[in-house]
Amino acid sequence: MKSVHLLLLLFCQSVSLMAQSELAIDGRFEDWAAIPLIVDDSKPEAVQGAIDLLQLGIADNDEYLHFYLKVDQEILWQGENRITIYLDTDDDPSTGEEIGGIGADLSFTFGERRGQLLEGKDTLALEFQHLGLVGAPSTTSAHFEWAFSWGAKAEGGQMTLPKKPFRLVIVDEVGGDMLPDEDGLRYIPTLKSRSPLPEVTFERQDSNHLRLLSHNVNRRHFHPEKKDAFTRVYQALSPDLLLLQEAYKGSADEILEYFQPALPPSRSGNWYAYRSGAEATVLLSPYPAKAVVPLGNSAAYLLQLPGHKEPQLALIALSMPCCRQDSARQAEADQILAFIRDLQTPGGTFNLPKGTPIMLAGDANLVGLKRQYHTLLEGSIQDETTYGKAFSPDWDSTPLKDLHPPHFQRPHTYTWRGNGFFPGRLDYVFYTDSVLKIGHHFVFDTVGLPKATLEKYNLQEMDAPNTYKHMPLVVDMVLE
Ligand SMILES: [Ca+2]
Ligand SMILES: [Ca+2]
Repeated sequence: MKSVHLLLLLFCQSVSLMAQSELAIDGRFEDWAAIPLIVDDSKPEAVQGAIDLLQLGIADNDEYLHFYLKVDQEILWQGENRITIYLDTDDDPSTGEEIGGIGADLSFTFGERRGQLLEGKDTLALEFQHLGLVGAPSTTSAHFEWAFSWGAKAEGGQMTLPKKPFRLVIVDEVGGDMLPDEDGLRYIPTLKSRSPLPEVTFERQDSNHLRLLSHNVNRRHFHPEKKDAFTRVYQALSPDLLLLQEAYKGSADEILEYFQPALPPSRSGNWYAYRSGAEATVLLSPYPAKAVVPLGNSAAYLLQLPGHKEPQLALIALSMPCCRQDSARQAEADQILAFIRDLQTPGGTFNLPKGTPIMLAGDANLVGLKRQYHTLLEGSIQDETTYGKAFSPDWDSTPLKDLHPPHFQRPHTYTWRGNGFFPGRLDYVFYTDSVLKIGHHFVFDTVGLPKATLEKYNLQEMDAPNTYKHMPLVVDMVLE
């Protein structure tokens, strides 16, 4: 009944892909174009309401095991589904749980964010950390990519993913669809070496570049036991503009006084400190703000650079409603875009000289419907009655650009790492790329940096997580 097209699955359904995996878990899927699909069951089956599993891709290197999955509808990957991967990690159908022709020794249900490992007669509970799981996107989507880490370990130290051939099936436990639909799939890893890491340098490419550091500190900024970690991180990153979110404690001036010793000398000789928005965004800046505008939980700062009467940079601090508040988050995205339209249109409350760079940076909390992402990027306002017509928010009537700052030490772009949910890209930089060039940019994490790098920048390996679960985003602006 299914037309399963098994590419490369000649003899015993064994697969060993020649394609080397240099894949990034970033919610973009162009990188999978070079990887042959392992299962392509693209013909949708009309099972009312149930999820149809359509395509599966697998690739690996000596560090990660990568997966691509396409389904027939937009779903939330880490909630509200019961899609389960079953792995026969000892490649022995006679051991483990019998399902789809394999003997599964390990299973993980993505929508429940938990799984289990069978060890002899014992069943051990697994969370995402025990598989080294990183996935994207964190919004709803019809396709997902994720990586497991070889040699990841369960709570008690048992290896969950040994580096050797295995069998698998993926099942939607609700509707019953299965990929592949019979006899499982056997995968022989290539275990090829990853490309060498890029050189880790935090310095600006040019000393004139204006560096913004965005960091959701969620009330942790004044914790005495975190002061050293915050100080080392900000000293290593040397921001010109420090943009904090959820800095509820202390006035803007108190926060400036507290962090100034960790910051480089101000570019103007002066420091200005502002705070706005219901989630306490705080901006420490060498340049004064001509206007500070609360936008729900978020806020806008219109900065006046030396020698100019009008604002030369519009910085919008994102701190959008969290978690399951999809409608509040959408309303705030609409409100922010309506504000950008006002900036760009003569009349109204605020005006910017044509071509003034606009940047949105901060915690967008995009963990629900992907519409919010499209609103921020493309101006697709949902509530046009309240916030006006959809429009293209760059000055040349195109969408903004999503910067996608990368990590140095791993091919991932998540900006939040905590317990309970998978690591996710919650923090974003969107900007008017028709009028603004960007220099160096990255997600800052100390975990997994080479020892020499940590020493060079006077950092300790746990400094980033010891500040907070959100990682700093660093972006250098090339202003005229
Ligand atoms: Ca990707
Ligand atoms: Ca087995």
